[in-house]
Amino acid sequence: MRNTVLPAPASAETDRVAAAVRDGLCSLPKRLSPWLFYDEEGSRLFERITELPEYYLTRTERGILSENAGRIVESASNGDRLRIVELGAGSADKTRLLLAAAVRRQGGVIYEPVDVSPSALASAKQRIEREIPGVQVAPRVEDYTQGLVLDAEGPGERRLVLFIGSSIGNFEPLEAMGLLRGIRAGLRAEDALLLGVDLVKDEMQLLAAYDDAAGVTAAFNLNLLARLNRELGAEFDPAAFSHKAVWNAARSRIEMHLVSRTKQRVKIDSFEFEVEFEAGETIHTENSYKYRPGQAEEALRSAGFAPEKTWTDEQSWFAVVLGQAF
Ligand code: AVJ
Repeated sequence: MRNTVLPAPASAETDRVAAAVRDGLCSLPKRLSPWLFYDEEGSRLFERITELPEYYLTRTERGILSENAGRIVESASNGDRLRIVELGAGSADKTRLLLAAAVRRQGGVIYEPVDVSPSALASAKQRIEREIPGVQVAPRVEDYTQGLVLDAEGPGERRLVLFIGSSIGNFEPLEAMGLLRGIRAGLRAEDALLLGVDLVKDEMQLLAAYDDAAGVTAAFNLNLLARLNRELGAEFDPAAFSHKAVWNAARSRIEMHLVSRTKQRVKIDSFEFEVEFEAGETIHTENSYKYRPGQAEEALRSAGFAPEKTWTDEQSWFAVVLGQAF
């Protein structure tokens, strides 16, 4: 019998990453999904992005929520007791404003973050219960892109689902519609959805937000390759790729790409082949859709949510829309 070398036992997470990477790098044009950005280092870099002067999204949405948290909670609850669900475990910095408003209004609140990562949920639970008295965290390990499954509500209770942070911007319009419909299917009539979308604006401002002067977004994009080196034993030289952000006006989205600086072949340990790149060939790593005024309301309506109210900032850079399930 021949000696066989068994690969190191792979975790379910590593399998998920490997499958997505094999699929994306065998496609033409090559692509990698944006959820792959968020390993530990990527999450750290994203937090730094949210603090950049050029990255107006987070601070603009936070301003809208901080100004209107009381009104949002009041409109959503309509006299009932709210439970707050969040899609993604979130950095909770913006969520905290809404949780605090709910606690002020009703004395306490159940917060149900939904995420695929048990570790992200565990740390969110710890942090939030410690920092905001009155919040009881009930995490759900679930992939919300496959629909939403929640426990039945009690009498006099209704849910407010948060899908903020322009997270929906990563999804193609058709996918986004499917996602909203899947959320609606997990809710009852009169439950509410709060959707945060980034709005179309000056191209220069959009490009700067995704290609900042300090190079943090470039590092965030290139970290994807470093992650594949760490987790899949790939042999990418990150210096052999460059970060590129482009505004695709026809499709109303910012695209991020990694551009191969040279013709090269890259070995990936856990695959049985090498990946070839032409000089200038790109890997498409993210779409970040920007909405026109009224577009989010339209999407909500066709997914079964009546748009109740839209809050925006003075410059109309970002919109937060509340829809009620009908
Ligand atoms: C987390 C998807 C909202 O699209 O602006 C930030 C991710 N990518 N800089 C966005 C991101 C590059 C971000 N979202």
